[in-house]
Amino acid sequence: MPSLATVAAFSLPLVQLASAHGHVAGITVNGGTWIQGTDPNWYYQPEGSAPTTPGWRALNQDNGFVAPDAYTSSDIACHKSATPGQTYIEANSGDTLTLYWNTWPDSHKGPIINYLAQCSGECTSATAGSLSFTKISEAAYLSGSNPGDWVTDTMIAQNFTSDVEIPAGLAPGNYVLRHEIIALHSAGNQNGAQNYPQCINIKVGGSGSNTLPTGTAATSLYTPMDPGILFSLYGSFDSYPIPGPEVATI
Ligand SMILES: *[C@@H]1O[C@H](CO)[C@@H](O)[C@H](O)[C@H]1NC(C)=O
Ligand SMILES: [Cu+2]
Repeated sequence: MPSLATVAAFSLPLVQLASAHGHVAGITVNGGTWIQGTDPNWYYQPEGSAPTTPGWRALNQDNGFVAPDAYTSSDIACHKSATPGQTYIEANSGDTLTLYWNTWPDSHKGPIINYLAQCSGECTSATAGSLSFTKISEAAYLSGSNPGDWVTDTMIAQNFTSDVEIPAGLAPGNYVLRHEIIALHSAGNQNGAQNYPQCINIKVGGSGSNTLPTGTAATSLYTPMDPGILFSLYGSFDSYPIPGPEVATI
């Protein structure tokens, strides 16, 4: 994985070729039809010429990451300079979303975490910095160490997919799903963790009545010194402290 400095020094096409990281290219609801997610290359396409999708776009043309020194920037919410998806996934509380990453490197082991934020009004005109995220699920370490088996290995083994359930009983409304992988292969060094957040608009229907518990601004989710952020993957361990707030009961 090139350092941020290296990434900045490269021209855009080179970075794209050099990279094997990913983004959420598509989503299904309860195993249904494919819904396009996002593609970093759409960011620069003229208005109206790129697909209109529920996935947020960002300046991650290298399929790259947000580093811990940017945790106090709104870039950590939905990736760099993100702009909202222009449609919604329509789903009901209790439905299962399957998120399809286009690819993922085996070396990039770490947690997969899901958050929801309710939009005040339309998510299609929301700003990343205004969202307040409630953690709804998390998974990370499975077994072994140095580096061991991680939920990212499971994701790769199941065709680069990861499932998330929209909490049963959640009240209808407009929400942003913040789906995130944190790659730990360089996390033994300060500022070495790599966050790959992806945001997707969801219009939740159904008959739930539970409102989301109060969330956390993305800029307050993590700090560079959290034990799950500064973590040596190439060492001996038998557990891993997943960073961020507790999973909410909804
Ligand atoms: C794996 O996912 C891709 C989309 O990323 C899809 O086109 C393909 O059909 C999937 N393969 C299987 C075996 O499900
Ligand atoms: Cu990398």
